[in-house]
Amino acid sequence: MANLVKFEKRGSIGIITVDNPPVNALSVGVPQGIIEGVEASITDSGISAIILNGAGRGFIAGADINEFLKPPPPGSPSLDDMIRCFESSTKLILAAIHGNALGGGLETALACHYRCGTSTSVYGFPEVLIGILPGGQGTQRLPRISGVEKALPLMVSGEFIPANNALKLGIIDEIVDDELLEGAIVFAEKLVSEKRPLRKIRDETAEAPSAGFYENFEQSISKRARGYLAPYKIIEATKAAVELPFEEGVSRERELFQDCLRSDQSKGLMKLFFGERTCTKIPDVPKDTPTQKISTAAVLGAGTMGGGITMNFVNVGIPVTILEMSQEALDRGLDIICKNYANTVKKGRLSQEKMDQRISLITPTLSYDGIADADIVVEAVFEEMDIKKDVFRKLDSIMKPDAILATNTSTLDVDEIAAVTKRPEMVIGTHFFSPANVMKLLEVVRGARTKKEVIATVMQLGKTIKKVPVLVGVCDGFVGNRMLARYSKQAYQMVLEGALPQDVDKALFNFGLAMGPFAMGDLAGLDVGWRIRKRRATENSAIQDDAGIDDQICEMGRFGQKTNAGWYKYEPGSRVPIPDPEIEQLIVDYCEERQIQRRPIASQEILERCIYALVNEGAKILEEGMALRASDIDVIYANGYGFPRFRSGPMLYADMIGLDKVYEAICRYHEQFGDAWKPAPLLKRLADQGKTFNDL
Ligand code: T1G
Ligand code: NAD
Repeated sequence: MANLVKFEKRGSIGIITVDNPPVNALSVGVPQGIIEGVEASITDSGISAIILNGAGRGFIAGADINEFLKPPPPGSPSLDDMIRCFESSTKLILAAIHGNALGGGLETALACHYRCGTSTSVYGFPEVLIGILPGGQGTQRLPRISGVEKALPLMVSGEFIPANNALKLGIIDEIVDDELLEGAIVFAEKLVSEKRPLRKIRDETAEAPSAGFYENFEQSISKRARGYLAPYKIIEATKAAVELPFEEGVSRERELFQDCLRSDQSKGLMKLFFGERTCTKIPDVPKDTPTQKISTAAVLGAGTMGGGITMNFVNVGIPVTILEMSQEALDRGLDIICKNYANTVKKGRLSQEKMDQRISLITPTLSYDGIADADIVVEAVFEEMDIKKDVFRKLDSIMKPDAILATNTSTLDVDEIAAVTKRPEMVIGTHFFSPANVMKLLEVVRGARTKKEVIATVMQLGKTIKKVPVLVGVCDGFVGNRMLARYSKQAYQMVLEGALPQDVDKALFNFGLAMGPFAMGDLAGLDVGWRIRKRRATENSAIQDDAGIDDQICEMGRFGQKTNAGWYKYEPGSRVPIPDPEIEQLIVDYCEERQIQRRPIASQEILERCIYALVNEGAKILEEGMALRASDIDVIYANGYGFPRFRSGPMLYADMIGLDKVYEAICRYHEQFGDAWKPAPLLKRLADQGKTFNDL
């Protein structure tokens, strides 16, 4: 019996325990071990029932995702073999669940005759999040016990549900408290003594949903499932559960599962799954690096970013003191925070009581004395170096010695800011993304002097406040914005050459991005980029960037959504970009004044020039060590820039296209458009060697 599964006998109960840390995935050897446990129990006349449970932090978190990317040698029993073994068992099998019962883990439980769980146990089918569907008969069993109208949303959202919901949905039969195993043994003995049947969910019927349910459901997911394959395959599998006998439904599920597994989407999403776990691993900051406890925080500036940053802390119970330079600015910032929470309460996604509790954790102040004892201070004031330096000198003089001094700058040199303090080792960049209370990404900017304990603390804090923290180096724009500058430059260039903002945005929207560069500029605020361009122009008169159209739009007071006009115009209170003939005329006039010949630009060219600009700059960033891994760059783009998760990110996308083809195209653009397209040496090297970024 494989050592991933333990077997013991307690009285008349056979106990099978999966012990495959960290999450008891159904790795090779686990199904075999479980089957051996069932067979041992069946042949032991002293055993009347079997309990299946998991050791450590939970029940079973599903199939081993690694095995989809690197399939193990064939021959070892699979999940299906295990389910068949359960269904031919002559003895009652009870799944006893604590922690996570996810994906193949929940399917394993649904193949048992009965299920019980602790009150803190969690259930779900997250397969859709990695581009596949519940391929262990989950799409055929869940509709039979919970009904299609409950089962489908659960499988398409991939959300996790708590025990009391699972009980209501019939997923579990009993909630046992305190000692799971003791409670399960009592329950199993009760089931045996009451001669309860060896109930098989396959024998239940999946009732057809109400008329129009599927159409309404597809409508309801159309926005968030745009471009994704798996959600629609799950709908088809669920229909099979209603329309076909069980075994035929299972075969249909298997076909649909293979369609998903063969797709590039599942590879992209699985790589991203692991990328989001690897990105917190920093080679020279080992797991056991001491970290500081962050019990209190302070935020400087209650503007677009300061407010959202504050919400991240109070959302997880960390009190925040928010400091502004005027009462009016403070009130404005607090008002936006309250409005955001009230919105969430109105949508039923937050209770009024929780909102009040979070607001009560915010202390507004106009005085630095109010923040001196905070464990960490995050500065989010204007993007001006002089202002930042003033603020950091002030912080250095008043903050307690072990306080972490963080800056939310989006482009400025963190080392230059740190250098004005006597504690540069305590200074770090925490680059949040707008809207900061929503976007998952946090670029953690490692300064030349930032000490490892501070890095480890902030990476951990990033996870605590429910962000995806990625470590980056100090360079202009760090990783995300640095690549974005190349991407935006190409987008802007093509508007000069003949495209309109809506053409460029449409091509990238169809590619799967949440929004194109011009709509994104309007969301983030065109004034941020304007301030940066003006700073660059003053710092380096040699820079003659032809950003004229951007500046003209800003000089018209059009800063984007915040002024209901930017590249697009917006109805008051609406975020829907409307093409503006005034801007189109401005672009045409601007080109005429400069004898710029405009030409039609195909969407394929728009796509290549924008995405390959990201890839080429990403390769330079890897070469300079400003990012640790190609997957880190993909995690940054998927969590901070609306890059479609089913494409993982720009670096894996390039790998899937083939770096030789990407390199060849970039060489073509280099010839056509000059040095902006100088191929990154790393890209050339990998293309020549037939390697990928992810081989690095
Ligand atoms: N396979 C392989 N490794 C896994 C894994 C899995 N299913 N789940 C987690 N890990 C690793 C992860 O990479 C990390 O490794 C460590 O465990 C801790 O994870 C037939 C086909 C369970 C809620 O999609 O959602 O079943 O970085 O950091 O935040 O229908 O992990 O330490 O080396 O995320 O506490 C369906 C995916 C599979 C569940 C725990 N199951 N996992 O979260 O820890 S497909 C899933 C999660 C399937 C069947 C189909 C979360 C978690 P390392 P972590 P966490
Ligand atoms: P903002 O103009 O909306 O807010 C800045 C706030 O700082 C204002 O309320 C202002 O009153 C306050 N302030 C200015 N000087 C101050 C001082 N000395 N002490 C206290 N408060 C002061 O700007 P924002 O968009 O929130 O940007 C803030 C920082 O975050 C900038 O460094 C910016 O580059 C960075 N950032 C912005 C975005 C974005 O998309 N807006 C994204 C990431 C990072």
